[in-house]
Amino acid sequence: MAEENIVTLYGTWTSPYAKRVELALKVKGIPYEFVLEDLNNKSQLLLNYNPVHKKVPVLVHNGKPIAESHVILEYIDETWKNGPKLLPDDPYNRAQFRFWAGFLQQQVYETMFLVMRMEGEAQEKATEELHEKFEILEEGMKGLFPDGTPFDGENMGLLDILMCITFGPYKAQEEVLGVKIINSEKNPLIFSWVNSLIEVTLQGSWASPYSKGVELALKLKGIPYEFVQENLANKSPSLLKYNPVYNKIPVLVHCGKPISESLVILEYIHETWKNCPRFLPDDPNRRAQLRFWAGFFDQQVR
Ligand SMILES: N[C@@H](CCC(=O)N[C@@H](CS)C(=O)NCC(=O)O)C(=O)O
Repeated sequence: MAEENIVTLYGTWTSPYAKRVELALKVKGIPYEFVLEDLNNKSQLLLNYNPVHKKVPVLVHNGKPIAESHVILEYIDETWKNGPKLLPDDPYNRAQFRFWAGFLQQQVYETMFLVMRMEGEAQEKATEELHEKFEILEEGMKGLFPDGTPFDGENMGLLDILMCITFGPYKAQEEVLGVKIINSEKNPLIFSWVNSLIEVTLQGSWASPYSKGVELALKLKGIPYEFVQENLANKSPSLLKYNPVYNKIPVLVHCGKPISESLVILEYIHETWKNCPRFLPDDPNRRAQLRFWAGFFDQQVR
């Protein structure tokens, strides 16, 4: 009999720690159920699963909980040996990866957090500090990957995942904060590394903006769901059966019934789970206008 493999992730839709774990699950192609936690009113399950820190993320695999994102990432890599490896096999290289993962977490991420929280002079100082940390990181990466850049363009490893979650949205952050987070001249390696990660996340099936929109809606509504990874180069018979017209993701299967096309799915979610937040106004005229512009954005802008 096939071994039971039930994976549930407790997280919030904004937690960068939970996002790292989600990205690792998607990179590995592991189906999982996402349970949205309200950190102002934590569920008894979360408190039972993580009594020490009482924090998300918690990954529950076949009933057994694992807490702390870095512990979870290593667990995933050691448990699902197929698919891309998050850490190299060689013990020395693994040690190096862990060292730089710690640096990213404790030094780079924490400084980036200050850049986001501070204003004025304090923000300038934090940004300078971030650039200094980037210089150290660049030198470290040159030593760790003497033959080229850290990311091979296909398979994300542990360091790629940490960089991607922290700096993937850097262009939007630069606009909002009005500071230069990544300077292509000062930190060319970081610049090309992060940009190639962004490029691959835009292309990957698990990162499809259409699927992401649906995932965000489910998370905002607090609807637990199982995410099934599709290989778009070799679509599964289930996908072809569920969406025989377009053969495309996303498909939402609710109580065995499939719904396709992201805008249709979003409206279905809105009408089925009537709790807050509401995605569409009640007034039919405003609804029509919103549908019109959502269609325009979808077909013309995207
Ligand atoms: N070291 C933890 C940090 C996790 C963490 O800080 N989670 C935050 C959300 S981003 C949380 O659950 N906060 C709730 C609280 O502090 O009560 C990890 O890597 O998993």
